[in-house]
Amino acid sequence: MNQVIPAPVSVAPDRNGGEFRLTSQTVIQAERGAQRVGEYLAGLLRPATGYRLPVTGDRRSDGTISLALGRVDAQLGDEGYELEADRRGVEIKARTAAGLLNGVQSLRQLLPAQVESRSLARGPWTVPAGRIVDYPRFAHRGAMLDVARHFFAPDEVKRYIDQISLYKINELHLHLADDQGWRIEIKSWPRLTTYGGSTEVGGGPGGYYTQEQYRDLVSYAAARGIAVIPEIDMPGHTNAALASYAELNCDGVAPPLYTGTDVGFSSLCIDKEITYRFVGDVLRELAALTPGEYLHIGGDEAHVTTEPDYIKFFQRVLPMVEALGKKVSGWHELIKATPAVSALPQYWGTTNSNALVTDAVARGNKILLSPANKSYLDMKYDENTPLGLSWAGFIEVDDAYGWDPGTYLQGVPESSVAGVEAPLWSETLENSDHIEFMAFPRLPAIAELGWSPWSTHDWASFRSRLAAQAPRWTELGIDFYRSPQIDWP
Ligand code: IFG
Repeated sequence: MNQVIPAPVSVAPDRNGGEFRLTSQTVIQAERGAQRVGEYLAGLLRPATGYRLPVTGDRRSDGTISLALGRVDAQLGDEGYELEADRRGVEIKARTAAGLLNGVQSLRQLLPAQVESRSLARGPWTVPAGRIVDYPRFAHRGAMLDVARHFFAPDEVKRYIDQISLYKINELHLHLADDQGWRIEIKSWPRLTTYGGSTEVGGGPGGYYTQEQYRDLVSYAAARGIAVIPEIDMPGHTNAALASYAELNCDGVAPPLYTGTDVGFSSLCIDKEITYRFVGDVLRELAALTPGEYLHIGGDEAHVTTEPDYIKFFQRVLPMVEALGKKVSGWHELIKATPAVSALPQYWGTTNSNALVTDAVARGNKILLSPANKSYLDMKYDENTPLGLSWAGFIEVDDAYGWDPGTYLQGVPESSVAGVEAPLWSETLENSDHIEFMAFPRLPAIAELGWSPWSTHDWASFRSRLAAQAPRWTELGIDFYRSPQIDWP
């Protein structure tokens, strides 16, 4: 019971409680409102066990995994859960379906690693007896995938969604547009994808999500308790849009499509009215595709936009997001435009103090922490890592794990920290193998920092729990980096 990642708030193994054994007679009992979680759990367990695992609404006694919604201790909040296991069965109890999903992820890790096999495997399928009471330290626990530098097909994104859900990540930030590609269909500006999405870093075919495909990704994530935060980076990182529509450029001339990896050379034309019609149309269509509360409007590395223009631009754009009923998220430079207190600046610096962030916190903003030298999963592990970049330094597992989001930034108390997010930029990544090599084993480290109480933070414990995850990753076909810092089985 003590192997779960992220470390639960409290784990009480029941030494003489025996264990629960799944059999062909096991039933998943899910009351109304928990049905979809029941089906999700059944979908996880059926392939390896070969058991029918019917999901039923009526109360059963022994041999049951029951998912119950109801009153739980107030400190569990909306994402917490209680899990009880003994020889008669397993009960997961939570206030919401999101809490049940988090309990399901822990139950998964209490079962043998072979349960992750997608084909029939040998049991026995046992769950140790005991009780877990658990809830997250931070509400926002995110992963970002850059689908602009290199395009990733819907199935590759779904694969990553499955993998981040293992560790109770509840936000997926998709970086949908950049200099090298525009990846989300905007019906009022079709050339953004038909032309602007037609290539990628290195000159490959690129690609894009139709709005139908994007809606499917959003609901796939939602079924796993994950909200999607779409990002359209602006006013910089916009060459794909500028190449697609000449009229968006100040000089009326469209630049060529860009397949390199430089940054900071592009900007929307701040003084043209069409720019604001364009941004308004894009945000309107994006908001209609976003059940979640945030739209991320970028704001980073606008190196060819003057600061007055930058501020003028965002002071027109920020109200557009709010008029759509969404909250603003953006890279922390956005603070220069004094966004509303409801906005969520995302810190990506490499120092542990930043004047803009300190000012925003003093005004009441919460901050999302993505320190590039701790959480950027596209950073190399060391100088020998074949993929990734190193501008923020090398990040080994102990670097990713060895910081406290609650005290990391000067002037940013724990109460002003919304949570953490691990960005994965794709200048050098082209497929799921590449994603997995960079994300594992460091993503679970960031996930634990976002979920677990600081009192459970312990490198010796984490590195041994991480080693115990390896057989699960192998069953899942995750091509992880065998860090020399971990005693892999
Ligand atoms: N910084 C850029 C990204 C990407 C990254 C690669 C941010 C906010 C370096 N901006 O990170 O577009 O190029 O590590």
